[in-house]
Amino acid sequence: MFIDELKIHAKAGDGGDGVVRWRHEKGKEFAGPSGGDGGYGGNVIATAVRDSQILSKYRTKKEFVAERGGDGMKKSLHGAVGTDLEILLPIGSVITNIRSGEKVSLLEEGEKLLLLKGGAGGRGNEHYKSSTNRSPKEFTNGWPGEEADFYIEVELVADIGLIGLPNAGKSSLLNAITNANAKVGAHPFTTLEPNLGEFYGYIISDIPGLIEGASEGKGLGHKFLKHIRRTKMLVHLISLENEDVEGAYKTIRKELEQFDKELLNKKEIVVLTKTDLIDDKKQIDKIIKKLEKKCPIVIAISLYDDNEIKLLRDLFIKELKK
Ligand SMILES: Nc1nc2c(ncn2[C@@H]2O[C@H](COP(=O)(O)OP(=O)(O)OP(=O)(O)O)[C@@H](O)[C@H]2O)c(=O)[nH]1
Ligand SMILES: [Mg+2]
Repeated sequence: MFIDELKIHAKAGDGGDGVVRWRHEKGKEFAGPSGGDGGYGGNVIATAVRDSQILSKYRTKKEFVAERGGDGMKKSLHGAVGTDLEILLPIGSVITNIRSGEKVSLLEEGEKLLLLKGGAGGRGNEHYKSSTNRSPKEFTNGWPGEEADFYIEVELVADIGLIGLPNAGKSSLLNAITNANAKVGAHPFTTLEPNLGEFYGYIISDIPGLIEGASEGKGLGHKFLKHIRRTKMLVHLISLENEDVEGAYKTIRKELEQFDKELLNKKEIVVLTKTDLIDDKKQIDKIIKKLEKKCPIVIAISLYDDNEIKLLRDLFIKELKK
């Protein structure tokens, strides 16, 4: 199950305690203080990974606690530093500290953010040695690690967003162009959650099909459109099986507008799919001409024509580089 919102509780490790220890020398039992300081507690760190599904793994685990620092030791040895706790989050996560309202984002693979700092270690008795106090018994406990509730929301990061009515061939195209292995089906709403695919370092996101009224909750609704907000370009697929291709185009554009007007300003390529089902090729040319008045780049393809798929991929790369 795909999850793009989650609340978690996290706590950095407490610092280890300082300790009271004594040096032992021949014939002298308490030859001076030697209690070491406690170690720092581990930090809590968020790390961006290329795994859009990872939040679903945390559905049952909403508590994240980093390791406590080790207590100080004899012979003035410091306690071990607690291991940092890394929370792996999808690229595109926005992390909000619920109490402070502070927001941070993870936008690139491998990016790391310090969310919570581990507590400092306490001081051992060696620390309190002075000319007037040669046998200090003082020590301090470690400081607590920081702690907070976070709200995590993911807006996927991709170069291209595939949009269109159900059955347009979005997932099929994703599989043909990228390394993805998305489910494809001859019925509407095969895709229930976003899929990502990669080609030549570019990322394409394929989202569930939209229908008229998606903004009012029809079909699968329109909340998935947030996952194309961060794309550079939209590829709008329309199956030539549609009686009214222009109408299909307008329906989707209207749904984009209802969700967020900004989406209309993104570069758009219209891809008419399933040309193999149309015998009258002049009919396709007519449709292209009409659509070119609304969108400058309109192209017609069949999934079964490898050369067309290759040309389309090259076109995507060219347009992304512009
Ligand atoms: N004949 C033909 N069929 C195609 C072509 N492209 C896709 N299909 C078929 O169209 C159907 C729908 O394809 P999908 O890729 O699942 O469509 P989708 O747009 O992802 O659909 P949803 O996930 O429901 O929104 C499948 O049966 C595909 O095999 C094409 O170029 N020609
Ligand atoms: Mg699909």
